[in-house]
Amino acid sequence: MSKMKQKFAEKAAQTLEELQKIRKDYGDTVIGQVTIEQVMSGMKGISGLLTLTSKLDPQKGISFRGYSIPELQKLLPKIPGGTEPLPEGLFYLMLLDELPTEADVRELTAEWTMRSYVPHHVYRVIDSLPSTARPMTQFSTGILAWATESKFQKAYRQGISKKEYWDYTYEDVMSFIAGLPRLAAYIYRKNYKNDVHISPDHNLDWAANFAHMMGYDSVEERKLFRLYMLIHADHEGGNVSAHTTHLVGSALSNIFYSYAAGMLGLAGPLHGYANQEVINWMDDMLTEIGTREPTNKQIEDFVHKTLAEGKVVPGYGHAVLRITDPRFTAQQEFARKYAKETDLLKVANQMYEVIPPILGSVGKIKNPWPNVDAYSGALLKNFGIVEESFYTVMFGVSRALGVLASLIWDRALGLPLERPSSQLLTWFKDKAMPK
Ligand code: NMX
Ligand code: MLT
Repeated sequence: MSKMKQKFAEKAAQTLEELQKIRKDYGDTVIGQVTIEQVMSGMKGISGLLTLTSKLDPQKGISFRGYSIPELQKLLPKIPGGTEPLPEGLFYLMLLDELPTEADVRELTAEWTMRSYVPHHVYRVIDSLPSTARPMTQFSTGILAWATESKFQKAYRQGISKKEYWDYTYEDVMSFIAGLPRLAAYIYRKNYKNDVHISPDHNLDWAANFAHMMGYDSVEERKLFRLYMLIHADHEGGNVSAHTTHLVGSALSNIFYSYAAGMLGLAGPLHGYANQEVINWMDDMLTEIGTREPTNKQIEDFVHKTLAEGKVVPGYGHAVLRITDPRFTAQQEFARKYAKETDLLKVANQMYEVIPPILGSVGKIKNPWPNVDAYSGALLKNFGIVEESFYTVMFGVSRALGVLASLIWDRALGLPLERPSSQLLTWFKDKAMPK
């Protein structure tokens, strides 16, 4: 057993003991009240999930095992002379609740390099889809086809003890994350680079290798991929992709089914597809105005028009956050250091000045500030990654780190089948207006 897996086994045993004690001694403790409005507004603010890897504070943003993004940028290991933390370190932290050393991260990179294999038939399944299949359709189809390799599923059918579930899940997750950039890069090169593929470079870290296989090899591009893979990795347990992965996993579906389901949620416009929508929205605006250099007033007018048409302004608003998303800020800072100011980044910065006051004045919008998706597309375009229909796949590769670390924990803690109750409208009416 690897050192990391051994460490996880020890931590998991301790945490399971704590969890069992809380359930046994305090299982009846009331932890909140639920209002009709909360149910009707998508269960917002109801604490109904246990997630260890990260926590979202409405006023501060995301923290991974207690560390904010700026803290992680200081504390997580980097390549020698590097400036951006390695996402491997974040996975280690989320899984083990402990900051890794440089040696820990090197070992994890080496393990993922060794495991980085995608079964041949996964590529063939993608090849058999029509050229009209969207990148997220190809991505989730490839992930499902990969389920043939699930060690957990095979072991389950052979009849293993519940205590062993986490072990096979761990094996599946490690091999899957190791190979995932290969699958994504295959889709990228197939769709946008004449089906000409690039082999992995086994001397590179996980994120830089992803960049390399997509065809991006400059120092700045590697930094960009490390940043992108870091900031999209996790956003506590209630977001659609994390919650879906966890829910499907609670039926003991293998990690491929669970994560593919999560990715289908990520593909929705109110979630990860928003990074494409922002670019489409900007393109529509610039085309309509007829310039790549709009004034603030012209942007304002287009925002008002979008709202008047009953549409959302993509990249702005959030179900939990009530501030500018620190992931937005991290990208803006990265752009200040490394990007050439292209027209699109300039417009994204202008939008940040113009949009929040307008959304804030609407009244019903709870958060007028930008989220992660408001900047990522303009930043990627700045570095030549111009194919916006691929952006949600990149988000998905990063999200695997968080939701699959969580799935290993779900299995180690023996979290049960998730099955909340639903009620008829008459039940709500009776609660609201008792006779
Ligand atoms: N533009 C216009 N209207 C908005 C926006 C926005 N950016 N954000 C919220 N609203 C509306 C929302 O549609 C709702 O309207 P109605 O009552 O008519 O249904 C009302 O304001 C209240 O919504 P909130 O409670 O503020 O937000 P909610 O938690 O329901 O939704 C989002 C959160 C993120 C879905 C929403 O802010 C949104 O649609 N934003 C644009 C899409 C986007 O950027 N999504 C990406 C989120 C991050 N991610 O990567 O997943
Ligand atoms: C995410 O990264 O999952 C999004 O910001 C959505 C969310 O947290 O609800």
